[in-house]
Amino acid sequence: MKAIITCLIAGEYTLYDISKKTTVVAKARGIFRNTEVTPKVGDLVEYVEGSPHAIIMDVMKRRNDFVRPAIANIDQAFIVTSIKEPNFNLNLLDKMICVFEYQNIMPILIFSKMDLLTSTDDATFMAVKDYYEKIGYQVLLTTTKEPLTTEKIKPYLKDKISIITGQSGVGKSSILNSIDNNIALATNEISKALNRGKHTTRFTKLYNLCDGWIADSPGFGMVELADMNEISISQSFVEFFALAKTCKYKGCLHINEPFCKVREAVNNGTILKSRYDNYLQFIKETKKQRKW
Ligand SMILES: Nc1nc2c(ncn2[C@@H]2O[C@H](COP(=O)(O)OP(=O)(O)OP(=O)(O)O)[C@@H](O)[C@H]2O)c(=O)[nH]1
Ligand SMILES: [Mg+2]
Ligand SMILES: [Zn+2]
Repeated sequence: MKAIITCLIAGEYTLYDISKKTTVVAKARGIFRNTEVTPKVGDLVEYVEGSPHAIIMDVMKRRNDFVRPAIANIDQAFIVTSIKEPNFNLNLLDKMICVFEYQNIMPILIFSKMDLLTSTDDATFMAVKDYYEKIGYQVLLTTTKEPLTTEKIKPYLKDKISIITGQSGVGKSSILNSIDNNIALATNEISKALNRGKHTTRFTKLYNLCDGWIADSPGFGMVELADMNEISISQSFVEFFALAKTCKYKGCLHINEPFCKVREAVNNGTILKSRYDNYLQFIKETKKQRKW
């Protein structure tokens, strides 16, 4: 029988049987412990019923696979960035966009806690928001008073596996609660002293919402570029990639090559400076990670 793994806590799996539309508790077949594949949330599995629990017999090939958060087979990612509390973090946003683009997963941007935007940062923020829209991303804005409604989010969720991700404390669980209060996820004040979340959500779990699946996941402070190199990074910055063919040198990485259209666009303000700075930083980071 086929099922999707919706939750994993301490070796115990919750499965959703696709044809029966029921929930089943299961354990993985012993042999999984000795192979590389440990079934994870998002996996499509073959299982057999049993007592006291069902047994996962086989895991279907994954379309994509993430370690942090641990989830497989996602179609799209809602990346939540708060305006404040924790601090507006475009570096983390660009890194997540980069990682999802690399895996061919559509990122959808949510800027949360818009109520904390002051009139002094309003113009700067709007320019940033417009920029991400201009390069092709959907941007959604939320506040406590105007959360994402079912109508707004439904077209995105239907028939897809989505993940909601972002730093701890940005409001991921609050957003899911606002869409469906039956989900009733725990949320928590962020630490004012540290200006960061407290990791209220402790595990990744898929919820059935608007005819699709969406995973709440624990927030994090760091994202790894894993097996990406400077070429894949340059291809995952979509607006750089679009311009790259007009650079003088084939395979230009826009670092210090002459007649580079990307650097020209940064200099004349067409490309957001923070995007370019983050790009250079990610390239440095992958070089450091690589074992020669
Ligand atoms: N001012 C303001 N606060 C918000 C908003 N959305 C959420 N919060 C608050 O932010 C805090 C953190 O929210 P959570 O939903 O727990 O954040 P999270 O992203 O799930 O955090 P982790 O589970 O730790 O990864 C809570 O105190 C929320 O009440 C918002 O739109 N505006
Ligand atoms: Mg949470
Ligand atoms: Zn270039």
